[in-house]
Amino acid sequence: MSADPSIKRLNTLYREDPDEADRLLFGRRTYPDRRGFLKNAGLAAMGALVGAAIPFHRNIPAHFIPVALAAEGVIPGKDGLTVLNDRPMCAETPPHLLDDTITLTERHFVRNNGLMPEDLDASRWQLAIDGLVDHPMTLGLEDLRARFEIVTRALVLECAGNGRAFFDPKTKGEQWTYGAVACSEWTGVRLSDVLEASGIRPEAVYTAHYGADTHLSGTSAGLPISRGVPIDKAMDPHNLIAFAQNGRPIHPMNGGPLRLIIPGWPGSCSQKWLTRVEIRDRVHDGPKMTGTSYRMPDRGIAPGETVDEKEFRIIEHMPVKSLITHPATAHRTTEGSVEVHGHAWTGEGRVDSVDLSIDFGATWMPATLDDPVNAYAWQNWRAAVSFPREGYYEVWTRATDSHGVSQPHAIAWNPGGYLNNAMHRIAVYVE
Ligand SMILES: Nc1nc2c(c(=O)[nH]1)N[C@H]1C(S)=C(S)[C@@H](COP(=O)(O)O)O[C@H]1N2
Ligand SMILES: [Mo]
Repeated sequence: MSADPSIKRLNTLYREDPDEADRLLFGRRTYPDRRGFLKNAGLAAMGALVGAAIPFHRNIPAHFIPVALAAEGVIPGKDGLTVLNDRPMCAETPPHLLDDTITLTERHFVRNNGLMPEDLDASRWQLAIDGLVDHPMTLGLEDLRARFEIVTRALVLECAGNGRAFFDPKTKGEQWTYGAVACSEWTGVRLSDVLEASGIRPEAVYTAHYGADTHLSGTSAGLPISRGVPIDKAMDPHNLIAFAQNGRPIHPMNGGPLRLIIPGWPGSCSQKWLTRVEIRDRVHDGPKMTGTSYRMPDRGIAPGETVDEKEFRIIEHMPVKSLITHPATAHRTTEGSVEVHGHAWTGEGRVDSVDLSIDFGATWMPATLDDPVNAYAWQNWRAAVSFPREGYYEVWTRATDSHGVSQPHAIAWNPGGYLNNAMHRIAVYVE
């Protein structure tokens, strides 16, 4: 599961078949003239990827890769991520690289279900609000900025499949370990303000979110993913239609120029490359909304058991969870005491306590826990942990939320491999 094979593949591909590499990286099918591309939408995208405007972009020859993008083992604009898949691109962050209070854009995981849109030009981006509304609207980024209050918030985004790799028997889907979670600072307008301005009708039941990405098997195959939330959740004032991530335009792979952030619920509700929010009189039925996608059986089942589709329920809020971000696992120390820290979060309410164990859960000690900087931000915690003598230890962490719910030692198996919030463990060697 190392990052290198797939990324090396991408770089080798750039040397051998640049058109195909462009298509993989940017989601383009035909690509006759790089210069034409760079003058238009791609210029902004390429600028975002290299991290600056490109003054002499007109001189860039066709199929020429900026050297900033060509280094082996690097996803443009990302740093240290583990690539699980490059078609669609899925990459997670090792826990020790999530140590910052606010997750750097370079460290924010990537979960694509299809191919990235071809045209990411922010100046021409349009968002439609329609369906059961009195005033359907089409808004550009400037309209959003001009008409609605702009807010900035630190918000946790976590894939519902985070932790799937630890299920036994294995379940289908990306084998995320710990790092499909982040808490970046997002700037945008409230989804609720925009929906209110559109005049939601009383029959409204559910939203449907649409993005500009395309299905892996071609545009005619429909959308890769289109999910939604009940109106009550949609009207939570913490949801954002975001146009900035950590004070800059949103990274193209994180859904720039415009995306939803629906904190507390599965990351899949937070549509990237957002083009349309439709208001419906019933639960949405878009791709990955129906069947067994992002759903759990409504009863306890045996590992590997086959469950009838009718027994599945849509996953709503995410569970309480915590992460040790320092030190990295397999830490070696000659000191008797180690400063341990990390984050804790929950989909609904807040985290009330974080406890640590160094004796496989026999005894627990409380960590010092900070308040969240705002609702739906993760909370930082820290503790000085002392070890009685030389040897192998595990540090375990367990968060408890304001509903009195704690992280389990292991969670019951489910067919989709969702919501694994088992305690995080790291190994420490005292020498
Ligand atoms: N348009 C679109 N939006 C999307 C996705 C996608 O593939 N396409 N993936 C979803 C999933 S499953 C997750 S977990 C989050 C991941 O956001 P990130 O890639 O910015 O980390 O985006 C969600 N929004
Ligand atoms: Mo996800």
